[in-house]
Amino acid sequence: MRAKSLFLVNQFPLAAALLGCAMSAAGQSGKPPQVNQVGFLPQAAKWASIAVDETLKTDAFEVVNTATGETALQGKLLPAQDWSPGGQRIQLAEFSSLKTPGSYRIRVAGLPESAVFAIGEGAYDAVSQGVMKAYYFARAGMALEAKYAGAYARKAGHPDDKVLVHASAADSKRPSGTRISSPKGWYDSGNYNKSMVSSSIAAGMLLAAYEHFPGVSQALQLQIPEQGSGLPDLLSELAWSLDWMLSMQDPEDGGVYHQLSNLEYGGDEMPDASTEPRYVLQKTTAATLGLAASLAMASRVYAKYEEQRPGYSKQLLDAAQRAFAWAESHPQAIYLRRDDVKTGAYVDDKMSDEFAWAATELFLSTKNPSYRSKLQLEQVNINQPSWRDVSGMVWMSLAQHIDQLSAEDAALVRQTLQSRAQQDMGAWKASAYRLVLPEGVFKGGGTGMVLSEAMLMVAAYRLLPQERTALDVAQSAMDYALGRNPLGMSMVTGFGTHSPLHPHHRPSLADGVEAPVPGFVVGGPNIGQQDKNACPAYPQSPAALAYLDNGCSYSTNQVAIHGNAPMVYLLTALKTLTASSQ
Ligand SMILES: [Ca+2]
Repeated sequence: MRAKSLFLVNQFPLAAALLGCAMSAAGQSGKPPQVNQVGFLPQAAKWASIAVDETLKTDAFEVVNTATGETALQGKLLPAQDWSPGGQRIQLAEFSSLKTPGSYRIRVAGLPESAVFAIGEGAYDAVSQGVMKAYYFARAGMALEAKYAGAYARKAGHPDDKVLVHASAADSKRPSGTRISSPKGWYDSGNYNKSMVSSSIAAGMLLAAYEHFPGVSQALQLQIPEQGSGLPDLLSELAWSLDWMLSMQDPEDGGVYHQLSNLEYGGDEMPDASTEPRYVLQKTTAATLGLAASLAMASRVYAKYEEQRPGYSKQLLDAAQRAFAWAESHPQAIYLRRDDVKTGAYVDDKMSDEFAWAATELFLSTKNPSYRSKLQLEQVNINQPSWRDVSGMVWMSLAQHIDQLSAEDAALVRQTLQSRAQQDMGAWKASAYRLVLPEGVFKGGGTGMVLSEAMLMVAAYRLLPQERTALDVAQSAMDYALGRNPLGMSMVTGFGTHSPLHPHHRPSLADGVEAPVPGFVVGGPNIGQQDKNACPAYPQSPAALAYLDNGCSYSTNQVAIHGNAPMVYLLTALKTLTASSQ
């Protein structure tokens, strides 16, 4: 009976949420141990975080096999430590030595039991498929058929074959009001706009997943219309966006439009109901360099698929080189907000990281030393990659191609990544939660930030495999995203026992299906509460609880293509690297 009800819990997140409440009401106080609710690969570091107070009378924990009811592992909680982001005292449970495949819960006497999680070689297979399949659900300009989309089938919207050139983007060859065609692409976030900077960083991270971990990436089966075309599914899905990006480049001068957008956010409607005029906005240095970098990467990856996409690799590289040339002659074309455009702006006024990333990828793809000479490597920061700061991509790509670098450059790459790893490993060990939280993590988009910081740890670990702790730090980032956080929630729709049910995502709000479209990573806690006038009250403090699972909450509960990409990368990395780690 017990095993059966637990099985049901695993299958139906909503029922699990209700059952969780009932269990708490039945006499258990306190919060359950927080754990990655999807699970672990057998060789992974495994931690649970337990918020404690003086009423807890034990420092013992058990890991219980849910199929047999037997205790698979007993251990002692580590001493309590304050963890200020959650306003909690935390005791950690480590159970890394449990490697036997199965389904488990953590039990601490006096507390509700943890969510169910799996240990097994396939523990991440479904979520890997899910977070990549989310891009299919984000496709603009295509009907999603039930055969591929199930209950989330929908009509096509936004064909974008007659897009207007906005006054901000007008020039003599394409005056204001000129119609151009810019179809395909992915909706950027919870609305129906298409953004170049978020598309380019998402593409860069997905291409990195493919280039660094080809085996696992090629094996990903997405059930999308292009399946069986001879291209791996990940590359078929990505091409939907790359084709759009190519169309955003002005053929006349090589500059790239910043956004393709409505002038105002529409309501909570399905794509086909959204019929306002669409515009391409101002050409910017950020958009142009983002395209240059990601298309230069793509030209390397698609070169192996000349038979499936004849001429594509060269087309991508030509576009990237023309874009870089435009940016060199327009080095500070920063996006300016206009009164008539009310949609998100993605303003970035620091271009040195974009120049460095584009020069890096063009150097690696063309081997032309002139691009290396434009890369002032010793001046490039290392930050977790985001749409605003792409510096981390420079170091990751150089690390991947370290055998092509001069001895001096190779040494600098090693030194930079090692130094970042030392910093993060130290912060991780010192953290009461065993978690590295990048600066600003609770000011919007924090889930993606935690995951993209972990991408740097993956790069460090691949260069320096003796630094096993760097891989454990990356695992902890995955744990945070999948439920080892003070909200006790997986931040990915449809995955984990408790996950967002009401993301700020127009199709999920408008499609009449109760469960949200699965596989989307939501932004996470945000003390800024920019949405407070649109939403019921929710906590502002402690920072790690400043979150609202409500469709109104664009500040905390919005999806974004650049939030999913580091999750795809990290799942692919962990699957590849954990099995062979010691
Ligand atoms: Ca920047």
